[in-house]
Amino acid sequence: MKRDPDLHPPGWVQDVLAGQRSAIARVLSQIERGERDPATVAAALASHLGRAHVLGITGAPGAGKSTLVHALLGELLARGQRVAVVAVDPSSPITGGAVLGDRVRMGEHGAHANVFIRSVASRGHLGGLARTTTAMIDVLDAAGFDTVIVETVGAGQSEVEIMQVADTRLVACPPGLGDSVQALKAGILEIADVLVVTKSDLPGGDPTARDLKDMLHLRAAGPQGSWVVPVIKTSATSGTGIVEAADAIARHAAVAGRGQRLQRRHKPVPHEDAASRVKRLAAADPFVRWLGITCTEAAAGTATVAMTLAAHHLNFNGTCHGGVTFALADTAFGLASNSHGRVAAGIDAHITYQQAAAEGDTLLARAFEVSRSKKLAVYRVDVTRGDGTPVSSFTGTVYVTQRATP
Ligand SMILES: Nc1nc2c(ncn2[C@@H]2O[C@H](COP(=O)(O)OP(=O)(O)OP(=O)(O)O)[C@@H](O)[C@H]2O)c(=O)[nH]1
Ligand SMILES: [Mg+2]
Repeated sequence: MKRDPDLHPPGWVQDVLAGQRSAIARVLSQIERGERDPATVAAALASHLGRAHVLGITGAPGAGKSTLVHALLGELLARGQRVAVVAVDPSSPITGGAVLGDRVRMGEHGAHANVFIRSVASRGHLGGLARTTTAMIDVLDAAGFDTVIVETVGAGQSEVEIMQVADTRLVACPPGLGDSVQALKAGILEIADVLVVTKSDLPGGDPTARDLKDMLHLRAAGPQGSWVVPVIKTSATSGTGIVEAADAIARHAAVAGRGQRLQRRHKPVPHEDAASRVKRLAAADPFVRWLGITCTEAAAGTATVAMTLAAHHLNFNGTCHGGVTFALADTAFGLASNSHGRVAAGIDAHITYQQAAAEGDTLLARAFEVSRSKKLAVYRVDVTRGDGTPVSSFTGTVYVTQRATP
């Protein structure tokens, strides 16, 4: 007879649900080492998920994310919450010690019973870092933490995918226009629900806050419609702005809801539909055919295309013509942005070249969705050689029309 998993959950599930720290730590390590499959973890915990508010914090290296996490941790604990932190690839360990020590009485081993802090190295995850991190969030959610904070450095595809798992996305921008422009370029600003100008005790805090507000005006209304993205100045040295930041996070949680990652998970994924649509569009495009580009993989919001460089793709220096690389990246961008079945028209694109490619190289371009609202969507495309060496990165924005894809 098959046992009802809800009535007879495995031992590790019971221990996690009971909030047993050693069990939580063990399961997280097993997930990180690939010994527990994220899908199986999610299935075992399914009826206990969606209570925690997942707060994603991102920003450029050194932006002040960890310092902000420490301060928020103290504030949320003071508000009676249980808080877990997952730091992805931290450059310095988060211990919770220093800041917590002042405000909250610590238990033995320097660990407060209401705090759980965990680091994840970004390398070597079977099935991807975002999947690993999401499974860890599931465990901490089931273990009864009220808020799960995920800190990532705002660069790269995995980090963008991780931020998509969060219910509330906070982007940390230290003073200095350069950084905020960088954030915008990476499409990070587009996904922010709360913007924090960190280190606002340093010169340039006010202009940076103004720049960010200006940039927000250019941004299309997000999926949350009426939510106005607040710009909050914080300083870890004076402690200002932390209460305001925590308030803004709580307000956004109330508007956006919790467990958004689960809603996405439970939606029937129109994989087949999007994939066949994208392949059909690629096959129907004369320019794509003429360049010898083929679509190798596609799903809703993403497309991968490939081409092998022939003599007629080269420039006068004997390396791949920039226009060909652009055409390849742009093809992936066009296909991914049209994968949802609505005509999307490119309105802006940027490309950077990292390395030249030569005749005989096979180039792959993988486009993925950074954000999508009713009217605008942002995509990133990574162009690599067959062996994974980066060749080029591309960012593009489309205007999403009301028309169905022909
Ligand atoms: N003046 C000032 N310095 C700060 C503030 N917050 C952080 N810093 C300093 O900025 C540096 C980076 O801070 P972190 O919090 O480690 O930044 P991070 O974004 O987590 O860095 P990475 O994880 O390495 O990407 C440290 O030297 C901090 O002391 C602040 O509010 N004011
Ligand atoms: Mg950090």
